[in-house]
This record gives sequence, structure tokens and C-alpha cells, in this order.
Amino acid sequence: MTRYDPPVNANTAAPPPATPRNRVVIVMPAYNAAKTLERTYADIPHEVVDRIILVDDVSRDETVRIAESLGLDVIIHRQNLGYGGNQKTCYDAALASGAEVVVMLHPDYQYDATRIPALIQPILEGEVDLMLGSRFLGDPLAGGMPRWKYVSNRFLTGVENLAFGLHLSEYHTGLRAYSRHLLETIPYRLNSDDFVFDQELIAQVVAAGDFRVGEIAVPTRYFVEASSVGLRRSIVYGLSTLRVVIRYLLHRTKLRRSPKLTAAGRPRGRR
Ligand SMILES: Nc1nc2c(ncn2[C@@H]2O[C@H](COP(=O)(O)OP(=O)(O)O)[C@@H](O)[C@H]2O)c(=O)[nH]1
Ligand SMILES: [Mg+2]
Repeated sequence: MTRYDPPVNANTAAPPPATPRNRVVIVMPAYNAAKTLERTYADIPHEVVDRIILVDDVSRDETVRIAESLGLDVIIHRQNLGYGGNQKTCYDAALASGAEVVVMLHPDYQYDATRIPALIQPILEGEVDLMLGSRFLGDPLAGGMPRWKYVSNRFLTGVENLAFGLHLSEYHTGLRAYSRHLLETIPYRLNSDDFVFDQELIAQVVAAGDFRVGEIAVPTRYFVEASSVGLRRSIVYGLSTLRVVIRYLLHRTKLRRSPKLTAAGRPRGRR
């Protein structure tokens, strides 16, 4: 694999080394992102990105028009498929376009997209298969994260670390990067169409056993448009996350095999 060193300052970067087309693809699962999409796009270090795909989940605002005016590749769902359903389309499209590294970025300007070069470097070097942009390696409260979200996130992260045997600072971030090999191996299509998709994917990664996971600090911002998930949906999400953990433990102890987790590890196409 060709080594790639990201520039120290992405904004004043020299042209990237010659790379095969669509090597690094950003996917944005979008829902009502009109007010934040341009700002998110402006922060993306375009010199290290080959393609940006936005999947619109029947937004009721101008998301699609703005995405098209920015020149993004836009895929439009005919009906709302939810956050997980949206990501399934994102990853299908990224793989179809030949991506070697896929970055998932929320288009709500919450996560500092200028950190993308550091996020993808370990994957480009072949060191890691999943990179998480962690809010908790920095100071999410300073970024405006509500205290109740902070506490529940810490709790869920503690439970997941114990169950998965990892030492991550968080599991719930909206900025991640995946290797092609991981996305081709993990049966993400079997996952929920709701927010818990992200947690199911990590459980699949851990169950597969041979993927390496890393994280870097990513500053975040909290403001109205960046955070639509309120208390009720957060409680559903928290309980769904605990169910994922229990299903993983039952699977690992062979008390109850989970098809979602069993299928992991088999390259797509051989199933
Ligand atoms: N497809 C879909 N995406 C959603 C929905 N609600 C939120 N999102 C997306 O899910 C992501 C996370 O939601 P957000 O409100 O930012 O969550 P928070 O930042 O964790 O409070 C954002 O990129 C939204 O665009 C929905 O009902 N359907
Ligand atoms: Mg958000």
C-alpha cells in the first residue's frame, strides 16, 4: 500500500500524491442539513478527498439543492429510511465507486472536518480498519454537549468497553472512517435502520475479531441544527445500545448465535 502522509495544515496543503481515483470517499447521511451543509463542506480538506457522496433521506428543506450546487454526488431516497438505512445506501455507493477508505461525516457541522487527514492516515497506511473521531478525547462539554448527554455517553461507553474488551473513549461519534476491507466483510446491511446501526456495526467489527480500531480527538460544536436528538430518542437509543451489547455477549458465549454477528468475517460475495 502506498504510504500517504497528510499535510500538517490541511488548508495550505500541497497537492496530494498521485492516488487512484476515488481512493478516499466521504459519505454524508443527510436529513434536513440545509443550514449546515455549506459550512461542513467548506471545512473538508478537499486535497485528500476524491469524492463526496450525500444521501438525502427525504429532507424537508433545501438539502438536495444545496448539495447539488456544491457539486456533490447526491443520492435521493424516495422514502425516509432512517439514519441506519441512510448509511446502508452511503456505504453501498462508496464501495461501488471504488473507495479504499470511506469517511462517514454528519453534514450538521458538528464534527471538525479539518481533522479528516489525521483520521484516515492510519487506514491509508494499512495499520487500522476503523477510526473513530472522538469527542471525549477532547472536552465535549466545552463544545457545548449537554451534561445529560455527556453522562449517558460515558455510561454507555463504559459498558461497551467492558463487553467488547476495548479501551475507547467513545462509541457514538458522527465522524468515522472505514477501510474497504472492513465494509466488504461486515454485513452492515443486516443492521437496524435506526441510530443503533452505528453500535451494531462496532459489535460486528469486534465479533469479526481481526480488525484494528483506533481513535483521534475531534473537536465538536453543539448548536440547534447540530443536534436534533432529544431525550426520548436518546433513551430509545441507549436501551437499543444495551440490547446490542447483550446480543454480542450471548453470541460470544455461544448461548445464542446472532446472524448479524455470525456473518461477520466472511468476505462479501462468498456468502
Ligand atoms: N435519515 C435520518 N437521519 C436523521 C434523522 N434524524 C437525524 N438524522 C441524522 O442523524 C445524524 C445525527 O443526528 P443529530 O441530530 O445530529 O444527533 P446528535 O448530534 O447526536 O444529537 C445527523 O447527521 C442527522 O442528519 C432521521 O430521522 N432520519
Ligand atoms: Mg449532530
